[in-house]
Amino acid sequence: MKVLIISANTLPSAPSGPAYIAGAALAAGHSVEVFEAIFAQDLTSELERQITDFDPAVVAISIRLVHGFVIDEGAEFGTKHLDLRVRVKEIANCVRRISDAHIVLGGPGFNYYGPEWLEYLNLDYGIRGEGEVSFPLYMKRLKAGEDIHSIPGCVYRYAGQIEEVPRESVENLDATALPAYELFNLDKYYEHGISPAIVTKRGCAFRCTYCPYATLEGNRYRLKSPKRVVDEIEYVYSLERPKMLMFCDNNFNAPIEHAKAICEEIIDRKLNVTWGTGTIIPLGITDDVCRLFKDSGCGYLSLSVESASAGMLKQMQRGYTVENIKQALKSLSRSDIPFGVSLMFGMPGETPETISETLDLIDTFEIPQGTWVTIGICLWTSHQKVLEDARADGQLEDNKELFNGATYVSPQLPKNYMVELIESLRTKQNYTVQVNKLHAISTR
Ligand code: B12
Repeated sequence: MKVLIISANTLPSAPSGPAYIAGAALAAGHSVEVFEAIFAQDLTSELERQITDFDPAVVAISIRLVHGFVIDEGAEFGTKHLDLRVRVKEIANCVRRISDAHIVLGGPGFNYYGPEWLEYLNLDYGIRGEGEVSFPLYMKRLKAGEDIHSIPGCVYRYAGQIEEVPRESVENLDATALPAYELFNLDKYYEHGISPAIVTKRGCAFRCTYCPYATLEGNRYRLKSPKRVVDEIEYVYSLERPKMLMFCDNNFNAPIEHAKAICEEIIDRKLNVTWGTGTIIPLGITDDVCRLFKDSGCGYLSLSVESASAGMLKQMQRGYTVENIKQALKSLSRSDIPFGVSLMFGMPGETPETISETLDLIDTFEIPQGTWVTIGICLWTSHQKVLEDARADGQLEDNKELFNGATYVSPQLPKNYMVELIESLRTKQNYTVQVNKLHAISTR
């Protein structure tokens, strides 16, 4: 069957989800093209042209984000909020207008809000969860004229109601297809500073109160073997030698033995690759681990510190201590690895004092790639424990608000203090501030 996979994301990040499902469709013998909305100058006419030329039987729309934020000096507090649903609607309307193809939705931005998306786009079908197995299964059944309404994870409209079939996780990730990055315009991504990304596992053993990953992917790790991960790296490097390849795991270094085994496999194969990751948790980051990272080609890391207040770490159930953070920062500082730090302010219990504790610690280190501070907690899904606090504090009335981009800020942070904090952080060298809770602290 001919399938067009639309990567609907328009913010700078690798099309990892579309690449994996494209690989799965190719391996199942389908003919696949991709459309990258991120590069479209005139979305509708470019998409129309591709659909007319290719004439797909299936159009798969991969939704990465529902809402996004970009740093924009001209916007209040330097952050512009983007409702990314509008672009997806444009895409869906365009496909429907000119094609009879069956439309299937999916992706990390779809997973939480299947029914909401079907309503919003007035469409009938999507698949939540990991697509490596479910997507080719859907294609197979569609082609054979069989039932597609029992596919694991599917959401569909039936007799005016929206029904949901439970998701199923992919157990053997080694048996899945390689990400088909050959179908994507990698050169253009590089021009935009975006490197291709691969996942080394699924699942998350942590239970951070603001994060839904563990509930969605499970607390148990499903690991790709180091051999398979490095096969993927070799494959992507064989296509178009990237400047860097990213690991887009929830936390690359957990479990640490897995991360180490991947690095050792890269070294054993004597590969000349550069890898990076935006998600390193401050656990087990010793001098030895940094050396192993560096020797295997690590060219960038972002350490997810979030808070360096002992009380806040406990409250957020981060699973590490202030001592762990110091250890990680010391070892990273001694290594040659260009690293950044991410902080997150505004969780329940956050006060001006806990924020000072965090900044005081971070400011004793030189952070070569800078510190990224997110202010305000995004409420995405009912899978986040922080929703209970948001409700108790009167910041969330109905879960329906989640699809509209709800956010939370600790009520113990006075508005005047917040405005001053944001302004002072914005003038600080090496700091970037993303302000999520715009409506609660807006001065306009
Ligand atoms: C890595 C990551 C990042 C990295 C990206 C780095 C990179 N090089 O890719 C960084 C740190 C930059 C990042 C930033 C942001 N991220 Co982010 N990120 C993730 C993360 C952890 C993994 C995404 C990923 O690549 N997974 C690996 C691929 C293979 O899986 P996948 O994309 O889910 O695709 C699978 C399935 O979804 C499915 N699938 C995909 N498409 C389709 C299509 C069809 C038709 C079907 C059937 C199936 C299907 O099959 C695929 C294979 O299994 C997810 C959380 C998560 N665990 O999913 C959040 C996530 C995608 N990010 C999120 C957000 C909000 C952001 C930010 C906006 C945060 C911010 N700054 O405010 C920014 C936006 C940045 C940007 N410019 O786009 C949210 C989106 C939620 C939402 N409702 O919109 C997520 C879900 C996290 C969360 N909060 O829950 N992110």
